[in-house]
Amino acid sequence: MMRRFNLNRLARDSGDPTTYDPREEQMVMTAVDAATATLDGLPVDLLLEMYAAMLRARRLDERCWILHRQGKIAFHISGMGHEAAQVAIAFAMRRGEDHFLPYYRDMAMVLACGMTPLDVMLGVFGKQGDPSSGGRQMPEHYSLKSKNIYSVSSPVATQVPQAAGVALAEKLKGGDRVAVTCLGEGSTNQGDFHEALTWAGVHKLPLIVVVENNDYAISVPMEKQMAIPRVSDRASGYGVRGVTVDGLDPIETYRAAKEAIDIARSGGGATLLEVHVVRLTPHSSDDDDSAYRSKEDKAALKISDPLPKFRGRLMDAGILSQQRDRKLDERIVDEVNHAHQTAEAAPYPNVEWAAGPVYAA
Ligand SMILES: Cc1ncc(C[n+]2csc(CCOP(=O)(O)OP(=O)(O)O)c2C)c(N)n1
Ligand SMILES: [Mg+2]
Repeated sequence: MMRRFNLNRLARDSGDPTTYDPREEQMVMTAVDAATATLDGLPVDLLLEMYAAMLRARRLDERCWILHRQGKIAFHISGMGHEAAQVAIAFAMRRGEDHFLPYYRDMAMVLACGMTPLDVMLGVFGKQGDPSSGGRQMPEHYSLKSKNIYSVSSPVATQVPQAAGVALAEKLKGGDRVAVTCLGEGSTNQGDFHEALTWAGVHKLPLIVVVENNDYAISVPMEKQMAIPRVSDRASGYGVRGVTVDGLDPIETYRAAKEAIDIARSGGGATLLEVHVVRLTPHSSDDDDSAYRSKEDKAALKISDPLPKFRGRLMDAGILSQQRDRKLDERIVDEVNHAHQTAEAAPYPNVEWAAGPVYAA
């Protein structure tokens, strides 16, 4: 039996009519039969949706860099190299329902949890309609209330005690949603992280603290950040589970995240989930990483890029053809074009809006 395959569902779900072609619903994957409808135990449909989500984030991220270099946006901070881990964790969640407290590098994850490319573009352009803050926050300080994505604060790690609070509230209310929050490995040296993990252990909170370990805190390498090889080694000090996985492998990460979420949802407490990733770009649009990373180091990073790795794996398994990949890519680029053009043409916020939601009338 052939499996019906519909990447188009992603365009439909994103609510973007310019990219949704109903005829695509009829497409049937010929390369895959029932016997190979799973890869490493995961359904093919799930893996293809994860791949599409990674590709969407990558294309949107690339466009942001171009817009920055053209002087059209003021700032960009990139998630390239983190996409496999972020998408895998998002897909292990009840997306849009579980609480999510992201950090600035989580573009792939907020997209997978329900933000659209247009939402993101309105934010980077600082335009009216930006759901994160109406153009008042820095770019990449994501939030979307309708999808339970909480606002990012600029001081790193502040989201971790907030996530512990959200998880505690959920527990007190007797709900079954979990809270997921992300931060970089460097940020685990902030007091906020330790206070939050202490609470998570003592109160057995339904919390997953994801550490996206890309080996750098701006220019500071991992060995100068902490005297232990793995961030997850810290977990036992708080009485929570500690797990480290290869965040370049979306399947391994999905499994680890699913297990952590299942444990948290069923009352088993929190997990500190460390995902090893690579930061393929400088820290931000305003950083020159040639000052602290050699050309050879950067070339080596490219070999680890999770996007072509996953694409190759799907192709080797006969799940994704060159032609299908090209079509998907074209559709995603259309979506990014639409988001970019719409956001660029959108009006800036009114001046009064700057103080509007801060002070009572
Ligand atoms: C409390 C605080 N101190 C310093 C900064 C400046 N700062 C922003 S990002 C960053 C590095 C964070 O590195 P890491 O946690 O490893 O995350 P990554 O950027 O590598 O994803 C620093 C020092 C900040 N935003 N907040
Ligand atoms: Mg880092």
